[in-house]
Amino acid sequence: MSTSDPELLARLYRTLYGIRRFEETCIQLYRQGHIRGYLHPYLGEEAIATGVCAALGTEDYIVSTHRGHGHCLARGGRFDRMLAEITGKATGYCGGLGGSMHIADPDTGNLGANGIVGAGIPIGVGAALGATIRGEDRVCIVFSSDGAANHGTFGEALNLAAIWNLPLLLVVENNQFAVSTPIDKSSRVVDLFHRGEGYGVDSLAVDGNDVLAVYDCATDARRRLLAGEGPILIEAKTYRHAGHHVNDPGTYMPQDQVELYKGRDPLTLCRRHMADDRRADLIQNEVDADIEAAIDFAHDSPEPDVDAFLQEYDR
Ligand SMILES: Cc1ncc(C[n+]2csc(CCOP(=O)(O)OP(=O)(O)O)c2C)c(N)n1
Repeated sequence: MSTSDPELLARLYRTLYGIRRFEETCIQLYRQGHIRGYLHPYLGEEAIATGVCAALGTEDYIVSTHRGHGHCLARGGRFDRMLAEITGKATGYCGGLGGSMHIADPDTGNLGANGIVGAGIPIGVGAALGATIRGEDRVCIVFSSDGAANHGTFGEALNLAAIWNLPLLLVVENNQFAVSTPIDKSSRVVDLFHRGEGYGVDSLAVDGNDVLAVYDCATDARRRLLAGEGPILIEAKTYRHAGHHVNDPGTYMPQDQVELYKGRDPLTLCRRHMADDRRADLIQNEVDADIEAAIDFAHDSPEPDVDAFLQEYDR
């Protein structure tokens, strides 16, 4: 474990807290009517994106999901352009036309979120194949979910990654629910890392609430991908803090489980690793100020020019 590096811990805590405050801000803006459509908060799952992305090099790719704000932010996305995108403003990452579930940013190697469950995995396999053909030293991380593990794309894409020995890390964020369906009602195998074994893919499980455990696991996986050892699957088990989306009260979630996981909150665990409350509080203050500025930026930004979009679309 890398617990002894205070700078690493501070960096991880900044990202964790940034995602937490960002998601809380989005919920607030949604309730005020500034965000339309769906919103799937990443609350409780922040350690996965944070730990994995901290282990990456600048040239690496990521592919995200419908619950993707945390992935984008951990990969270097800015609060202001993220908020602008989610509130449908022209200054957003996709000109305000993508919204919460379709944020992409080629500058940070973010190949995009995806509203279609399981659809990101073949995209990631294609990116990893391209990197291999071009002889590039980069890996591709695909974030996916327990629900995606039951889609055909999961097995088909993983099999191709295996036979082509691609530098692909498939991260299965097992939050143990697909909307309201608990994992044991959709799969006999609830420890989803076993799914990779059937394809000959080295597969392991990690505590998805412990950012250091995730970081260490992802760092080792990336090293092995670059050494040409072929794809790796990491199952990160976690739990949502609330319902599937912002309007889902999540009453089907057993309260004792919610409390159990909240007791192992990724931020609390990271602060424990840091053992430096003063520094953690300072980071929080800085992030709070950045997010306030981002709210103003999004608020003051113009709406997209729909006519220009339609002209582009017609071409
Ligand atoms: C192919 C497809 N089927 C159904 C849906 C509707 N849908 C959106 S999210 C979701 C479940 C997601 O659960 P999971 O994949 O475990 O991810 P989580 O929301 O738990 O992160 C479903 C069924 C969809 N977006 N795409």
